[in-house]
Amino acid sequence: MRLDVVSIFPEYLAALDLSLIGKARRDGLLEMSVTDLRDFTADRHRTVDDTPYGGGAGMVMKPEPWAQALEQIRDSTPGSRGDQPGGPARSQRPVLIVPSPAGEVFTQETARELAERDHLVFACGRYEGIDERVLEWARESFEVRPMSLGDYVLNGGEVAVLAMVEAIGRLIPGVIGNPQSLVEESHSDGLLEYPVYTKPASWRERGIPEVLLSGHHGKIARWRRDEQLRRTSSRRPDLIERLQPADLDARDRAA
Ligand code: 6GU
Repeated sequence: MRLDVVSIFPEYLAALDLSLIGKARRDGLLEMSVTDLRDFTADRHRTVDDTPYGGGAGMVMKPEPWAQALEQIRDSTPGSRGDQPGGPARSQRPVLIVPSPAGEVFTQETARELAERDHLVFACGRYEGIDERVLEWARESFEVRPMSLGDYVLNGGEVAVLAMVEAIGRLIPGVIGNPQSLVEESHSDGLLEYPVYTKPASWRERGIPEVLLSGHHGKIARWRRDEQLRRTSSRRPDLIERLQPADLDARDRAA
């Protein structure tokens, strides 16, 4: 997978050299580059923002540096030019992810979907956002997806990109050593994860649920499933509402 990030704070993305994602890059599973938006300004002050039409607080990111940065990324990708005869096939177009509290909510399902794509481009806005015409213009060459992490406001898209790249990157085959850990984690089956314990069995007067010491795999699986349902009902009732009938077995329903 190829990953591009455009930002006025490229240093923010240095964290992507660390940990699992950094190893995936060194292993050649991920090719990543970070582009400084200010490299595409023409004035002495390297200006990327201006006042909003219609008035109001804050500043808006100017369109032209964005167009030039995105054109450079687009034109360095074979087969992705929207202006070539016939245009690119839908599946070949890179995805342009625009982090914004006004976007569609990024979920595990989004991460799974994006992990299948060949090329993701993240456009980190700052201030009050990017001139809307950039998103319209970009639809010619990219599949444009404004994406939010949730219902709160960050100062810019960089921290959101760190989160999204980590969520997507770990789903790329080969990035996680033991793929079974992806099957058993929170959200993989639409439920929150069950509680976990390790040694010692008694710690500061606290024991662990006895079933976990029973060696009875069927009972342990049932207990874990019940804990998932209990936890999800109490912390995230919205997730229970969204479960499909096929996600629940007969014993889940009884619980
Ligand atoms: Cl993706 N960006 C910004 N700026 N704020 C957010 C967000 C994204 N998700 C939640 N708040």
